[in-house]
Amino acid sequence: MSMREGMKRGAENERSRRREEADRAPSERVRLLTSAATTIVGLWLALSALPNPTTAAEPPRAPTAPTVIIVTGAAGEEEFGKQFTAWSDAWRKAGNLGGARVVSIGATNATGATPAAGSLTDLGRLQQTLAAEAKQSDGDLWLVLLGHGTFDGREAKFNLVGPDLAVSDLADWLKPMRRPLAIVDTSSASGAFIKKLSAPGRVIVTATRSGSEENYARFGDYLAAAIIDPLADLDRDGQISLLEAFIAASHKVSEFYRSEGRLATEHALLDDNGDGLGTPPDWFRGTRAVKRATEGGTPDGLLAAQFCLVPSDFEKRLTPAQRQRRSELETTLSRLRDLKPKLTETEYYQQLEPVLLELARLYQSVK
Ligand SMILES: [Ca+2]
Ligand SMILES: [Ca+2]
Repeated sequence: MSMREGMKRGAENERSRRREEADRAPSERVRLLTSAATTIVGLWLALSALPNPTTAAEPPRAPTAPTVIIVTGAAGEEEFGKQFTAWSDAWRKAGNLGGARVVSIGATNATGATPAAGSLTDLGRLQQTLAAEAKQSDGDLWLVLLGHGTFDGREAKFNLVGPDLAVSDLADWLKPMRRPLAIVDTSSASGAFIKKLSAPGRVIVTATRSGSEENYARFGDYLAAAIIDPLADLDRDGQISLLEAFIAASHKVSEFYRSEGRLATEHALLDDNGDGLGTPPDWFRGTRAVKRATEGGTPDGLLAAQFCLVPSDFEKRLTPAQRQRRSELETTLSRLRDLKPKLTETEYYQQLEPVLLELARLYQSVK
């Protein structure tokens, strides 16, 4: 990527956010655009004076391929079985397209056939698969649960053919993981998974906001489509992040219930700041959470924005270190935007500049 392209990308993100702010306050629009132009010209001049960042030493290590574990649950009825299998196929295809190692569990007997005596149950296979996964890695680990769920007031479960998966067991099995982890649970009652699974470095997406939303959830259907739908690419960077897919699928769910004139029985959530509290889709403006569950907390969505099942060609060229640094810079930008109301405009742009500069340099250094 050229310096100009890298510069453009960092600046565009900021411009897009400012556009949103200007929409809320039209009288500020001219002033903001003028500031934006001044800042960008200033950054461009400053960048031109910098030494060539491609000379900076960075270990040229290829990123580790992600693993995608797709678990298809007990269907109960044939019609559900067909749907779960179709969703599983969509996830597998996307995983393959993105160069991930894909492991499918339960898909072959999702209609409810009893496992042969002595053979491993789907639950056993899942446990074994997770135990065999690298605990420390820079490769993303996706765990995708497609099926029905239940909640008895204490324990949430994902229904498998054979013994069900209890969220407490899953939490234990995932405890040793020290790698980027996304758990996507599209089942009914899945909202009860968040509290037990939430941790730093983890994204948790659920089809419902609590264990008491127990009707069949359509979210999984729309999510399976959104993970490769170009229309879901809100920030237009050529790839669909898990955050973008969550937002797109959630909106489709809302549309479905509205167009059918039915009361929505499912409300998806996303948690990725480790606080155990999910953020609903309507708290996002674009890809930015404008509301959060706790005052002063980090917003949800920053980590989920880094998970892309089918990465763009540019994304594939980022080293793990570059990915990590970008993530840190995006978090800094997010904090800075939170602080903006308390800063003068000069203070804001003074603090913004070095972050955007470093982002631009990072993009420029991508080989
Ligand atoms: Ca995107
Ligand atoms: Ca949260």
